Amino acid sequence: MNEQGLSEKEIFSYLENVKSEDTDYYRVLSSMCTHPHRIAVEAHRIFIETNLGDLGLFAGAHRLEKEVIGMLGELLHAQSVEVPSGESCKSSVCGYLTTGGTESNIQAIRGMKNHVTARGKKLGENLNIVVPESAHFSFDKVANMMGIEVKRATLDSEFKVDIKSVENLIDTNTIGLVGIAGNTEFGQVDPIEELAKLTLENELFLHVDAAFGGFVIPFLENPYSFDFKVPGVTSIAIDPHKMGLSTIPSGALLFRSPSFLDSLKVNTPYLTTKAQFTLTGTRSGASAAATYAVMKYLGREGYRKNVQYCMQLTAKLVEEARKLGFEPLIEPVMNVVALRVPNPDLVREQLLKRFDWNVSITRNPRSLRLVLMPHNTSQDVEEFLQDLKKVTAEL
Ligand code: 0PR
Repeated sequence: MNEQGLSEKEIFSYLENVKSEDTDYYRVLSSMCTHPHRIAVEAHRIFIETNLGDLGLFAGAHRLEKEVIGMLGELLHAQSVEVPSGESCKSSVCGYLTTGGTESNIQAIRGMKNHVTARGKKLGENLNIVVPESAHFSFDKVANMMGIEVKRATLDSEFKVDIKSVENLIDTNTIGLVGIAGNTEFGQVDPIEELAKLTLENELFLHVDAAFGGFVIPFLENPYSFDFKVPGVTSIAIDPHKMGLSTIPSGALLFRSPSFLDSLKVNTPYLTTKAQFTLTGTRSGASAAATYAVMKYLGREGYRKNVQYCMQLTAKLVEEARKLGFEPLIEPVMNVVALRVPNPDLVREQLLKRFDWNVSITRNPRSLRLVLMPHNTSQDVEEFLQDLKKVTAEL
């Protein structure tokens, strides 16, 4: 650290320089995040100093958090929703704002673990959960942090979790299942209703990872059943900082029953509230304000238009790619395309090196993974396909 402070001018000219190294989402087809909506940015600024880690000091920001959880609960068909005041959560559905899908997934599984322990269910040493093979790598963190074995069920030919495989992996030490509503690599939705049936039959918990799909599925022309409408779904992760167009970090975790949150409770004797249910201590109230503002501003209609736009780009990309002889692995369910191309790793490398396109690769099978986000345009799609044609022709 320098001994004497630098001038504002020096600092900001350095920052501007460094910022030019960032992509600004130009030619980015690999990200599940995008430019936050300007309304979200403005609201974020107003609440920049607020800390939801000490709710009593920031009653206003906390009110916004409650309202966001209320709107998300409504979107996800919860009966009634409440955010904990730090003492207890009285109504039937509870939730809080997290830093994103990773924290929501960790807390959901921690909730299962604590809940099972509190119930006094007789279990062996090594608890486990069953997740689809397509699960996000945040579940590897769960395994590592909590000493819970994460069993991976195979996928069917459409990259949905295979229910038979899940069933075969359940044993007496299984505490819960995970289904994904919009998986990271293929944008596929697992059969949540079937998973929920298994959950109820085996007295387990079911966490739905809708980090990406939560702001997509409800706005599709033919939405899937994936939320609290399905009996057996115990918790849902949904990220406003992905297709919700809010600022980073904005995630949310909702539980069907307050008892899950209670099981996450830690006493906070010297704060303005007596307990905390969150993983992090200090939390941004700015994220709550940003998410509140953009959800109110867009309404269902705005999000429907956003999803329609991304789905139109997706359809265009698939249609034109087919004309070039490239088939998608599955008919896209949401705005994620996995494209079968020869030598995907090399194609990816060349697309970046020669044409500045950022794309990613699915693990199994290896294919080109493209996410069509609000920052992409119809012209992007056309240019990308021309460049893809050139790159593949020369391989
Ligand atoms: N669950 C699902 C289904 C996800 O797709 C993701 C992230 C998470 C959980 C974890 O969310 P957080 O990263 O918010 O904790 N999916 C993207 C991924 O890992 C996130 C991402 C976003 C990656 C933008 C790159 C990027 O540029 O691929």
